[in-house]
Amino acid sequence: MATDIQKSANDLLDIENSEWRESLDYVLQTQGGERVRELLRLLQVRAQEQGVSIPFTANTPYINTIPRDKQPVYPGNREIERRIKSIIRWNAMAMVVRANREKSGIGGHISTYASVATLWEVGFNHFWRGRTDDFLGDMVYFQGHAAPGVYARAFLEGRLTKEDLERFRNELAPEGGLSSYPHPFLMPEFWEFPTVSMGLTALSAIYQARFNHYLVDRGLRKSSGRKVWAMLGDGEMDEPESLGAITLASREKLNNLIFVVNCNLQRLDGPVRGNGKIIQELEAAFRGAGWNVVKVIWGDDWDQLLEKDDTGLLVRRMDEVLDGEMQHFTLKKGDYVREHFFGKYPPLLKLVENYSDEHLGRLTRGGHDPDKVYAAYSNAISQTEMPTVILAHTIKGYGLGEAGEGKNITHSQKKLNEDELKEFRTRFNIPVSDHEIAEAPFYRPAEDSPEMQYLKERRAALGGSLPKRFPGKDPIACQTDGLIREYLDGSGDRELATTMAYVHMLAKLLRDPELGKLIVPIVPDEARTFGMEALFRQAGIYSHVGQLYEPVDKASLLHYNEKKTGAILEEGLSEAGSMASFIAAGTAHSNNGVQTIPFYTFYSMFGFQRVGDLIWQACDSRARGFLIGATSGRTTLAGEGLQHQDGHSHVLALTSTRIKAYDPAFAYEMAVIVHNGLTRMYCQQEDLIYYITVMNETYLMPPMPKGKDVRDGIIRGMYRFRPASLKKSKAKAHLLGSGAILNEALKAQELLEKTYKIASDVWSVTSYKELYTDAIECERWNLINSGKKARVPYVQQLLAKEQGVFVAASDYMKVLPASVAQWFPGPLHCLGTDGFGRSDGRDELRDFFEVDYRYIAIAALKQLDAAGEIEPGTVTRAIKELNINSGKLNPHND
Ligand SMILES: Cc1ncc(C[n+]2csc(CCOP(=O)(O)OP(=O)(O)O)c2C)c(N)n1
Ligand SMILES: [Mg+2]
Repeated sequence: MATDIQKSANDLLDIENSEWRESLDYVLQTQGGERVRELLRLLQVRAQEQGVSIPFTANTPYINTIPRDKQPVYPGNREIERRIKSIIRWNAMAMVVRANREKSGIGGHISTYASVATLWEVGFNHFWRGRTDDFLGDMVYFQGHAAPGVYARAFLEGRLTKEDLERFRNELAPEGGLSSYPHPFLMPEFWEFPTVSMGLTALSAIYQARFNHYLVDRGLRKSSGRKVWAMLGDGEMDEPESLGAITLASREKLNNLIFVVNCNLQRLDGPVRGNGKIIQELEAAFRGAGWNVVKVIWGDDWDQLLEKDDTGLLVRRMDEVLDGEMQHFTLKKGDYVREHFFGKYPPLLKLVENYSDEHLGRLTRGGHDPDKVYAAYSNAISQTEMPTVILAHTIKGYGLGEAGEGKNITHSQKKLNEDELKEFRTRFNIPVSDHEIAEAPFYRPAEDSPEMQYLKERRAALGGSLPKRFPGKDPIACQTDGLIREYLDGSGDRELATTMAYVHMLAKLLRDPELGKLIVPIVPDEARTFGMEALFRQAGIYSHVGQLYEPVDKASLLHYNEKKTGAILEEGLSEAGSMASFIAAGTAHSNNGVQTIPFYTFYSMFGFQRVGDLIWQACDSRARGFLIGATSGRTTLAGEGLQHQDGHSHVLALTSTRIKAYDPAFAYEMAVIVHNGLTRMYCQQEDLIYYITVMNETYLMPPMPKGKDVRDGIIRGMYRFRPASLKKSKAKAHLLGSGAILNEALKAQELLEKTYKIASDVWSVTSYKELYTDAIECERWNLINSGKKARVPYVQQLLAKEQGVFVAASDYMKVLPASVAQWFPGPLHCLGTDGFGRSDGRDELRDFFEVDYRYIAIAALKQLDAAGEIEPGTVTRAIKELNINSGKLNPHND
């Protein structure tokens, strides 16, 4: 009885549900989607007024965003495209299998490309445009682990040979090989964007798309409708950088940006969200951020089922199934799908009663259905107001069968046995016979085959092959001597900081008739700290929409001045975003055909240590430009303390060979270095990055000393700044200083001469990295060129005739001078700022870190004492006279 009542209540509910659904269908058919939205909004308001709280959801149901009847007609030949795709799948797989047979452990990935092939092939055949004389081409960031798929396509297109494919991951072969992943540094005519450090692709693509608008707004490029496509992995979206800038993309209305997330539900170790649904999670995040979200979840056969289901249960089942469960439906056969997916609700079992198990086992996912992918891409490229993310449901290791399809181990699968190769071959219908199969031979159809004709015709129609990098540009900035001349004369009686001199020079560069329009100042919410606010008015802060409000400081000369043609990229508090802008501006010489010159000025502590991987990526990208580490020096930046005072960025700058790192003391040094950077990067077209630290301590800037070797010495890393004035002295010391600490060396020189009668020369070391790099290169050459005239490192040549002892002091770690100690003619004592910073005054900090003039002096005395060159007891006396506390805190440990 009770169950009867329950049943009829349920029936009533069902009737009511269908009436509401039918009403909605009716309104949709007669008045359209806008009216449906309006009614739903009214209902929502009504419910809320009556106190029915409607939980927030940024999610839509777990079905395709574009309904079947709104899909455009597929313009290509599906059958030929499938054939081409199958051949690329085969060759991509064979590359990895063969490479690992030759050299076990060489690595490579099969399953990522296997999942992404349709997403890429629809792009290659219909969307991604190459560079032509009058169009720069679309920018496509390829998911790095699927690189074999790009190589395999380039092989069919005739850009790579069979031998090239054989040398995948054998880059050191005499003929060179194909790099493991996209690296412009290693394959400068092929890859445009390095993508394999997870998370950086999404971030870089956003800032690249914004930079493309910036170039148009500044009048450096014509608007051309080129798109930026970022092909991403779903696991990769967990990296904070992936989602970290998505609101910038919508705020800036980046209609030129398209993310395609390959949602194969798996990452390296296992499912991305076994207990949830990654597609829904990403949908909510992107919708919440204001993106156009297109879900491509189900293939056409599922859509047909959805159309047939009038109970709403299929959508409910789709909504509730977890990604971890979904993996089972990939791995297991159709009978399992029937029982566990459809079997949960009897009406669903009925829905598929005429489907064989075999049919149920091959119901496709949206990301493997070209029609669905085409529809999503068409939607994306026609957006005018917002960026698009396409969330495409795929299968990791698609087609690998027992060898890995959908398995948790699939990411690392690199070897297929003979049976697995046969299965793959048969599934994709590759004409490789049983007796050849063990070889996993590459296959390329005859030149006049329909597949090859089609492939070539499609690429020709889209402007040629891709990816393709266009290195090199005509030299610019070859006449910049005039720009720096004024800084060589010193500051007279005006005290300046190197930061001020740098900002002055940047302002001058921005006014330069040749270079001004190419200068891109980038700053992460720190312009005022560096005294750069005068540039706001002069150059303007870039804003695509201009300034829609009157700034509160309008009356001031230095007001906050946003404008469409503004030059400054004020990135707000995002060092990562600023670096991504640096990469976009620094690679414009190849990616945008215009040589913009970025000057990214940041708190030096938040450079290498905060965004070191992006700097590494900039080097791989062959970016050119200036990184300016401001407020640098662990004791020169007073007050700020442990998390601000940088005493190690120059150590971190040692890591990449593409970086020239300088720690100048004076305005003329800074100017000579900038001049050298402009010359080498823009006139001589070298792919380098100049890292220059500037400091905020003010002092008199001397004129550049006379002498023909000074300028050369500044660039090579060291020169004699002030020789000893004491001519008669039995002992000799050499004091090396860098940055603001050079002044301490000068004070120590006076002290040593006046009080202890010891002559000393002061040397300015602008770059330990330059000294070190030169020295190790000489050593390496000598090592493998035995019997030839040995090369002598610059530092060794420079000091060859010097006698005495050496002390080096800088605001950086002791390891910097220690790195070149072995090429010194005498003992070298290194002083530096190892340890955590403290908030206190400059004098106190220099005492604490033991880098002030007193420590420089006693370090010299101590070494002279050890050499028996001064009166015994002098050091003890000096320690007392200089008021050095032997029991003081140890900056290393305390
Ligand atoms: C920053 C970083 N961490 C770790 C890795 C190693 N790694 C490479 S691919 C990968 C899993 C990628 O999963 P997903 O993004 O889902 O790509 P799929 O292969 O599934 O398409 C990992 C952990 C990396 N390349 N970069
Ligand atoms: Mg994945």
